[in-house]
Amino acid sequence: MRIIIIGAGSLGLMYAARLAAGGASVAMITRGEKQAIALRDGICLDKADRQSISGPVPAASLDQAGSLLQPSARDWIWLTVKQAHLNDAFMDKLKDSGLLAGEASLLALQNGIGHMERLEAAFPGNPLYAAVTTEGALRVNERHVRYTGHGVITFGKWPKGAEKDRNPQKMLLKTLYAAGIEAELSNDMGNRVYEKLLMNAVINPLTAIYGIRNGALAEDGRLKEEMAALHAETEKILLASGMKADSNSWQRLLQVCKQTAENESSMLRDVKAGRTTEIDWINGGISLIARRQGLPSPLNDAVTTAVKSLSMS
Ligand code: KPL
Repeated sequence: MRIIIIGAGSLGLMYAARLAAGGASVAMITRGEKQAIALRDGICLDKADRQSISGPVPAASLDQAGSLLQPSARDWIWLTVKQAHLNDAFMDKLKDSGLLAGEASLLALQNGIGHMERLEAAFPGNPLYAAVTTEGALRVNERHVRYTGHGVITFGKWPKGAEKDRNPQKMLLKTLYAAGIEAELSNDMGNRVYEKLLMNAVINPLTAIYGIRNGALAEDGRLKEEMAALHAETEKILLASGMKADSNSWQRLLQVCKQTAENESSMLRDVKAGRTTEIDWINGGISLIARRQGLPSPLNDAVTTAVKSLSMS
């Protein structure tokens, strides 16, 4: 079983480095040939006070990947690119690459909503899995990544109930454990995606707007009030849309801020780097759900507008 990771950004590099160090067979698909060549010297991982370098990681750009790697039904393809990259052009390139022709399992690790339905429609022949993670990582350069926050990756079949064989999931779980990666299986990923969405809808826009790390959000009284208001509005909308009630959700949100205290959220990093953020798929997605439910979403609308104006400035 191989794990082929498409997207050599922070999360992709962090998981590839840890999996490779744990003895898993890993390959990476990069945007360009230059990074693919660099990765063949291994990935440098900073974890706590230690730095380690994995063995060479086979890597190729998407254009070359299918013929080089030829994944089979036993392999996993992890999609760690951001939502903004999952546009029609990327989907066409992925189809043309042949990477998914051998019916490999496809695991999607995007923040926000909307991507699973698009992947399901584009790749009906591949077992599809949704995943959410609360781990933090920061890309230092094209082959160097810092592990910035311990968390857990949760994954499961999409859509719910579509699984015929749980063995591939169990195999993947075993491989993750062997690499010291905290992981869990879920048979209710729809709800997990909503729970993660609720977290991202509060932490990501506020850290991006105020330019602060995750930990700083929960330390300031006024910011905590803003967090609480955005959390309450978002939770109400998602509950109306079918998310299961969870009386601990506010506490869990504070816990993620604490666990990833030193982390800059992915949205803050996107804003700083002048990249398209995931705001349309996070708070924009929530505003869309609210409209369908006939609910107001003034705070989600406001942070969407604010983050968009930041990314344009
Ligand atoms: O998912 C994240 C993100 O930054 O996108 C969190 C969990 C908030 C960690 O930073």
